[in-house]
This record gives sequence, structure tokens and C-alpha cells, in this order.
Amino acid sequence: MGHSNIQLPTANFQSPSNLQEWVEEIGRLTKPARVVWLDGSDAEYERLLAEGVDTHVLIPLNPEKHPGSYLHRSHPKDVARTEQSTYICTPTKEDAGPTNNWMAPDEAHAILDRLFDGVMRTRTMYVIPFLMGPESAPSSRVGCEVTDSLYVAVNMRLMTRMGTVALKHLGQGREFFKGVHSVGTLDADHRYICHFPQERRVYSINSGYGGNALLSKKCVALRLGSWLGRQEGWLAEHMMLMGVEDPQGRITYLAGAFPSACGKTNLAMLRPPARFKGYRMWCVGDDIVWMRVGDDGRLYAVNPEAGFFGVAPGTSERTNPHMMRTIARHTIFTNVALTPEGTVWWEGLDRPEHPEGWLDWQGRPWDPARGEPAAHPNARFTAPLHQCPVIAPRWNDPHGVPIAAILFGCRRSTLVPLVYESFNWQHGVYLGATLSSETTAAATGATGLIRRDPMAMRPFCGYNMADYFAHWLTFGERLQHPPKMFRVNWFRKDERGAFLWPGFGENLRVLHWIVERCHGRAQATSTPIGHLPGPGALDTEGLDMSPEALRELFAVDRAGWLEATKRQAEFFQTFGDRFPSALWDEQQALIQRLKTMIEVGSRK
Ligand code: OXD
Ligand code: MN
Repeated sequence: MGHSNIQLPTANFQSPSNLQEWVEEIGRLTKPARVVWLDGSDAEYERLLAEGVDTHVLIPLNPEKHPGSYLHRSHPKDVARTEQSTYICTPTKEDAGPTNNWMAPDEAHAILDRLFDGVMRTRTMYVIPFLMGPESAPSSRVGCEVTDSLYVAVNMRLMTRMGTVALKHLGQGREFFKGVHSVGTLDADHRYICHFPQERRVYSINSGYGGNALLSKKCVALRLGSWLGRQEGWLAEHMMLMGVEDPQGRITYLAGAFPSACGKTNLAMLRPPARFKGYRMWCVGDDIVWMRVGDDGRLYAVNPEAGFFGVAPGTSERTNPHMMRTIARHTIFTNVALTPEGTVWWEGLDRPEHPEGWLDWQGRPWDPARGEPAAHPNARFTAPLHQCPVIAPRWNDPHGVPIAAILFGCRRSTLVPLVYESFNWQHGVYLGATLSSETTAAATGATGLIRRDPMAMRPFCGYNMADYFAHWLTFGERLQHPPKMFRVNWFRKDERGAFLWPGFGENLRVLHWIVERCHGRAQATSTPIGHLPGPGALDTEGLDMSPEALRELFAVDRAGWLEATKRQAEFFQTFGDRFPSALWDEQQALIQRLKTMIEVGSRK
């Protein structure tokens, strides 16, 4: 890298020497034609957008309908996270555990050194310092991503607190997360997303797609973050974070882990149905939380991100009116359909009245008769958090918000009731560790298969999940006032395949019961699997639901659960001796309770 082509940070943009040295090291490897340090200013963002339009990376949308917004089309084979090319590179395979792909650090570095050598020779290398977490928060952490993708650069501007603010936080000589990304040739056969937790580094090559390329998100905030959290005594989780304000003005904060594309975003900004007059919902985040034990022995959480990278299909005025406001301006859309008026469209938005001249997500004329979707099922939007009309006033609070309840949600058409509460923290960890869900389009591979997804973290835990469960257990011991923990499932179906529960805004009925439980007011019935809403405790008035459907939603299927414990045991066994015995004990206790179910007075 000749010094002549390095655009040095300006005087008011002093980068610490350890950061400079690292950027130079990556420059020597990737040999970019140009290096541009990003400061995060508005003017710079406008310049990048203009460059994106000139180079056809971004298509400007109708400025009246979508002010400041753009469409990007990814390579058709680069449309989702690719877990098969994602590696945890710890010194031993056991440290990565059975749920992760593992590669020895030396072997991974050798492959990456070869692939990255000169990869940016004709390209610009953007240097993107970013801050995860609120400004001035001791729990916030700095990272830096270098990338040759302008799309990544503009997305990082929306997703993180980026540029000068991060450098201010970093100071001299402090540790930071290091991310190196190149779109390379987009060759899926040589795609690698490699994490080196011990080095706080991640390298990603041959994909430009969100979760593979916006390294702050899954790679840093979750995979490296979870590893660091274990060292330092905190938790990095795949959770939404919201506040439920009651008519008295009291806000109760809930965090919820749900697998990808299972409705975290819709839940985090739910609009209360008419029945809940005086209630307001406040969104703090929709995808990631960092949680710590506060000085008062309570659980506190922040959203380390500053933007939404949400799934477009299915988002509409009906399902998420607040998100529709959020993405009404300054938004980057990826892989949605384009109309001749310069507006965007996706399945589930509304009924396409006259789709003449529409282009599908690949830019091809869209013919609905062909039966192919106009938008990719994993099409996305990127928008800043502050545009959300119900963003929580405390979303930037350096202390975070106190968490009263943790939800573990899944997408299961059978067995798992609509909602139930754990007996205590340890049982709650068991509910999280046994989460399983039907797969969605957020990752490549078949959809609709049941896979085990503990705490919704299976694709995102940067170390052996047995150690992760143990970390959850000891973390809980430090909480003098632990939150309550719940399992929820909005996705139960009847024999004909129709959803039993209306979902969306009506989920507030479930949240209401949860909040009331947190304040010691709602009734519950004890069953072998946990506390279910007591008779009449869940408000179902005005719902068009048959008594059979309701019964079904709260039934405890003894044989089904006994069978489920066998699948759980198979999973637990994959961790060998490392698996915490406390969770085996929880399972044994459950089996005992199920076997004596009649005596404990359950419904079946
Ligand atoms: C996401 C995911 O993009 O979980 O948030 O895939
Ligand atoms: Mn996610």
C-alpha cells in the first residue's frame, strides 16, 4: 500500500495508533487502490450514496414517496446468512462446541491470507470505526470494520453509531473488535466468515449479504460479543427489547429471544389493539441485547445497535404500522421489487393492483402468473432506530433498561402452548436451552424443519454452548432480583394448518399477562411444564376464537412432552461431560412431573 493513495484521517479525526497500525496491516494484505476513513458525518453519507448511484450499487427511489431511500440488489446467490461457511476458530474444536463449524486458527488464517492477498487492488477500502452500545456507557464496545463494499459502508452508517464517536470512545491503546470484509468474487464455494474470539477478529470474504458482511451485527455483537461476555461476566443475546407502558404510566421492560424471522421486529414495536386503551409500547431494539447485572442486583440491557435490518416480506400497515413509518424515509431496501413509479413492493405489503412494468428482486420483469415472488423471501430494509415512532425514550440510556421478564419464543405448530412461565431462573435457562423452532428463510437451506435453537443463539454463539448454558446459570446466581422467564409460541396451528392464535397486536394480551405476573398480580396454574395462565387470567375477550382453540393453545400434552424430552436428551448428549448437570436435573424433574401429572392437577 503506497502512502500516496491513503486518505489520512483529518485533524479532528485522530485515530488511535493501535487502530492505525491494524488498518495498515490489513492494507498491506489487501492492497487497496484507495483507503477512505469514514467519520460518520451526514455530508460523507450523502457522498457515499451519490457514489453508490453512480456505480449502480444503489438505485434511487422516488424522492416524494421514499425520501432519501435506495434499492440494492444483491447477487442472486448471495441472499441470506450462510451458516455452512461460518466458522469459529478457537484453539480447540471443543471450545467451539458441536453447534459450530470449527477451523484451527492457523489453518483459517492461511486460507484467509491467500484469499485476501491483493483482493482490493482495484477497489476502495473503507475504514469504518463503530461503537456498539450507547455513547458514554462503560458497557459499550468499539469495533472497526474495513470493507471494499460501499453497500456495507452505507448500511453500517444506519446500523451503528459510526465514525468519530467510536474513536472518541476508543481512546489510546484500548482493545477493539477487528472486522475485515471483502466481497471478493462472491464465489460461494470459497466463502468464509471466520471468527477468532481470542484475537477479537472476524474475517468475511465472498459474500456481501447483511449478516455475513455487516460485521457489527451477528459477527461482533453476538459471536465475538458472547465470547467476551463470558470472560467479563455479561451476556450477548439474540433478543428484541421493549417496554410495555400501562395506563398508570409504569413501563415494564421485556427482552425476548426468538429465532430469525419469527416476529421479533413486529413484537418490539407492536401497536396495542383498541381493547388496551392507555397502553403504549416502546421499542428499544429488535435483534440484539447486551445484558449485565446492575449494582442493585437487577438485570439491565442495552441494544448495542442503532438501526433495524428487518425482513421486508410480511411487513405492512396491518402487521407493523410503526415499522412502515420507520422505513418511510432514509432507508436502504435490499432485494425487494421495484415499480415504474420508483416505489418498492414485497409480498404481504398490500394487494398488487396493477403490477405492469414491475421488476422483481433480480431486476427482471415480474409476471405474477409465473408464481415466483417479486421480492426475495429474505428481502430486507435498513433504517435508523431513531426513525421509529415508538422508539423508547431510554434507548440511548448508558445504564440500559431494567429487565422484568425474558421471553424465549419459538415457531412451533404443535405441542408448545401459547405462553407459560418458568418456576425459577434455572428452569428458565432450561426453557431457553431446549428451544426448538421451524426454520425460516433468514438462513440458506430448507424452511419449515424443526431444529434445536437454544436461546435462539445456535447460529450466533461464539463458543461451546455447554459453556454458554453454564454461563447463564452462574450469571443468574449474581442476580438478587432475577427477571421472570417465559416460553411463548404465537405459531400453533390446527389440523387444517390454520393458525390458532391471531398474533401481531393481539400478542399484547400475552404480554399483559406476563407483565401482570411480573408485578405479582395475574393468576397462574402450575403444570409439569411450568405456570400457565390461570382460568380467565389471559384476556381473550372480543377474540373470535372457539373454546376448543383456546383449550388447544393451553393444553399440556403429556405423551408429546415425554417424547420431546427424548429429542432434548439427544441434543444435550452431543455436549458430553461439558453439559451442565443442573440442566439434566431440570429435565429429570420435568419427566417426574409429567409421569405423575394427574396428581399435580393438570388439565389433561
Ligand atoms: C437477522 C437474522 O438478520 O437473525 O437478524 O438473520
Ligand atoms: Mn437476528
